[in-house]
Amino acid sequence: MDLSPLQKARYEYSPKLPGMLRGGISEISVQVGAPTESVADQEKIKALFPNTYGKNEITFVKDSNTSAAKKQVVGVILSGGQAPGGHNVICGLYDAIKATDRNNVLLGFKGGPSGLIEDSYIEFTDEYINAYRNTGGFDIIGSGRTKLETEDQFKIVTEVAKKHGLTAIVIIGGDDSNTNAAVLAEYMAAHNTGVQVIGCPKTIDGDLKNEDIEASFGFDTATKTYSELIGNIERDANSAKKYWHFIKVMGRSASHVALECALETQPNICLIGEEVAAKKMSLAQIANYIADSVEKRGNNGENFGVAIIPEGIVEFVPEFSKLIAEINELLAGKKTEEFNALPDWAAKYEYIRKGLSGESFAVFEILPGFVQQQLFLERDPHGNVQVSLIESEKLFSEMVRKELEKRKAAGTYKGKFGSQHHFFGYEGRCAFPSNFDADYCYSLGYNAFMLIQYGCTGYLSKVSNISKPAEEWVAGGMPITKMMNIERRNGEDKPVIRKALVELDGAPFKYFEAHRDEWAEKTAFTYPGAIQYFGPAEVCDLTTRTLALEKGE
Ligand code: FBP
Repeated sequence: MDLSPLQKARYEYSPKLPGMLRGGISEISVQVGAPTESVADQEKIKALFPNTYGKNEITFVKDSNTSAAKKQVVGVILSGGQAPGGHNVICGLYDAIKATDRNNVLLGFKGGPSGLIEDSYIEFTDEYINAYRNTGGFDIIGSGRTKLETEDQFKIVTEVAKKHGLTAIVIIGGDDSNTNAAVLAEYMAAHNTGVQVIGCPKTIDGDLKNEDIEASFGFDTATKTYSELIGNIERDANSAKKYWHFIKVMGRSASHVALECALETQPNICLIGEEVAAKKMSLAQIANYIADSVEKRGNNGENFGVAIIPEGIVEFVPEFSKLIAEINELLAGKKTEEFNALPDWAAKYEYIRKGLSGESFAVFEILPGFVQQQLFLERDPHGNVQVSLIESEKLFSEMVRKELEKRKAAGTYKGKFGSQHHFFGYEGRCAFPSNFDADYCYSLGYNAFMLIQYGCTGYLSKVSNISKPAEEWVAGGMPITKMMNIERRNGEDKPVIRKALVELDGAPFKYFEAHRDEWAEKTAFTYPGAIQYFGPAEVCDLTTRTLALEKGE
């Protein structure tokens, strides 16, 4: 296999473990903390998880290892979207497994949760693992979005586990996958299978976090990668002085990625979905807000700028969500065929006009033509509009352009407006993990095995105090049920891990809010540059501004 120089160099990197996990397996002991309660709906969640609810917090400490010696055969899966550092979770898990006993086995189930159902796996060896150390991607075993949630699936998983003599399963995933990990752990406990289940918090979106989980892995590297690119664009904008760049960044629901990129690069505009929802902003209000910045800057001779748009923005706009719900209804079931059979767009437009409420049609009417058509072309397998495919960066730039035309005619806007569009998503999900993510992920994996070794199940691998140097990180585990509440999903009440949205009274948003008016008018860009892997710790090991602000640093 041909290797790039950085790939070779990264193979040699030794990820840093929390101080308490250093010094060898024989020196890792456990401290059992207080019993836990779920964040809400305690009685309901307790009833749903009779075998795994209320377990104690776990912290590891440096002392003689008291865990029982037994042969461990562990299965691991990667679930959902790629996030930098996933390979290192598996490397850390593997190293802890083998350091405990060379005869222990780690099986990687391929292609995500479906690998467990289809019993498609590989057994990891030193040689195989070494080729993936400190690299980005999930290609070590692949990932997938199949959900492990039904009783039938759990039965199959139990059979597969029995066949291989699995003692534990590690699920590396986001809030949904870890919710399912908790349900699987409960099933395994209720059926006395002896199989433990441990989760690891993954997602570049950053929305799996709470008072125990300070950050999901991958968020650091992905946002640093996007911020590098945004900074480069800012510099280009400031050099050429002729374009407004509308940059959509990934994050399908929460706006953490957009906010972190804004804190890193100080763009003129950054929309935050959670704020749009709280203020019940309309599309026109959002476009006007951007146009105000373009106008002020243009009138000062600065005909350029940068606007960051979170991927999930339109779903936070109440009038737009209503429109989507009505379109889904309009084309439900057989009505899609009826609609598709209409001869041309004019006939379809008329069908839409008659089918939507007056209010929603008014919203539909102000959308640029390409967005209107997108709403009817791109449907998911259930026939619903695929909101994530809407090019919101183009939607807003087009609405801003129209608004500026009006302002020009009214004589208030004297500048020129040219726009460019970008979508940064896949560019960041498989980047070489930053030192932070390489260390954090390796620690999460290593720690996951210590939880297995000490008999825990239904826990999330927890490494905290992560805004400090790795030496001071605290390793342990938290019952997943502690993070759960009951939410209505697809018409049913379900126990789920609470998704973390951007908190409007949280320090990261407050900092942004306090500075954005200045950034909207002046050119206050900051250029973070590329992730640095080698060099001084203050350049290479720093994590996100979001975490620093949350920690009051
Ligand atoms: P996870 O929630 O599974 O970590 O994935 C997040 C994400 O990267 C989103 O930011 C994005 O909207 C989505 O995945 C894209 O998914 P896909 O890879 O299926 O296109």
